[in-house]
Amino acid sequence: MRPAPITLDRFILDEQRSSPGSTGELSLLLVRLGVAAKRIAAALAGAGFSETLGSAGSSNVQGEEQKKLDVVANDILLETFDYGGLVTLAASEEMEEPVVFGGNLAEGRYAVLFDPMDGSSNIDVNGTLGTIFSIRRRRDGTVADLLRPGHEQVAAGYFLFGPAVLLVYTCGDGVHLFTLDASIGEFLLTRRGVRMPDRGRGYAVNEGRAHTWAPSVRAFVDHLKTPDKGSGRPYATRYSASLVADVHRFLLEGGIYLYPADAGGTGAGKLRVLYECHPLALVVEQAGGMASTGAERVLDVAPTSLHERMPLAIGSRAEVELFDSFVAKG
Ligand code: FDP
Repeated sequence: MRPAPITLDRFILDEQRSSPGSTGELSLLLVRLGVAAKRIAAALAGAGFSETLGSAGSSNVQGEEQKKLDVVANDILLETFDYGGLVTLAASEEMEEPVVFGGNLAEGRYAVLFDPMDGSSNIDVNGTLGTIFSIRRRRDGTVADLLRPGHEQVAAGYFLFGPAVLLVYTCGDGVHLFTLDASIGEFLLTRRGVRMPDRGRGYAVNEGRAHTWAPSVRAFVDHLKTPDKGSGRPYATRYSASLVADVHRFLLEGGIYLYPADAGGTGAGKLRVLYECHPLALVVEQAGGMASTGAERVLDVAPTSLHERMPLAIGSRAEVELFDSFVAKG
């Protein structure tokens, strides 16, 4: 007889049983995130005929255009956390202020941060998209609970909406990958304890913005493109306009994703510390990779405001260390 597939809920319950002192609340939250992933996948699949493609006619707190599906996915996630006494506070890149779930105030042990629809320029062209989430302990129930270094995250992960729908997460003891089996409507375990290759052959960066980068960043990217058989160069360009999709590729194949600071601008880069960089950094580190600002480990950064941005270099150890060495040389 073939072994029974391991569903997401079975996997999470087994993990919970093997961690002494666990209350089961985090397990419940992860199972619920699985349901949210299926709902967002359904909304994406039906967007072409339910008139949810295109702009919502509004902009988020950063002044970026909101797509209708950004708003739909944001609402689905808020509904996911709004009951059952698990989550006190939720913040997302689409909302100016965090939402406090009044009904959960007494018992909710967690705060959740998320980017509901990452890579939203891909929505209207049926490109790959993702949702990123970060789970933290609730402390005093205020925004200060969220402005903490990334290494304090309890769990983090993402959904990937590509040819298949994937759910990837870590609770700080390895990274596990699940694939949605649409025929039964369940996520099934496809890889336990994912390990990222120490070195890759690909890089992802929006090179159209090279004129905004510091000379050290341009030198690094030029280095990757300069042929040298012995060290596997030139690298291949693999930029999809979705951070989750590119980071997922490198999680499996090795390589580096970069969104550098705009050297002439704020010096902060584009990506948000709390909704994008911290959660993906935890996943990648747990798989043996690295995430750096060029000068600092991403997980050690504590932002001073909710929507703060940072430069990001994330991927295999060899490429991220090399990036840091280029930045250090200046
Ligand atoms: P988007 O704004 O479309 O949601 O999260 C930010 C992000 O996408 C990343 O997913 C993506 O890698 C990057 O920004 C794309 O930005 P550029 O258009 O500047 O390349």
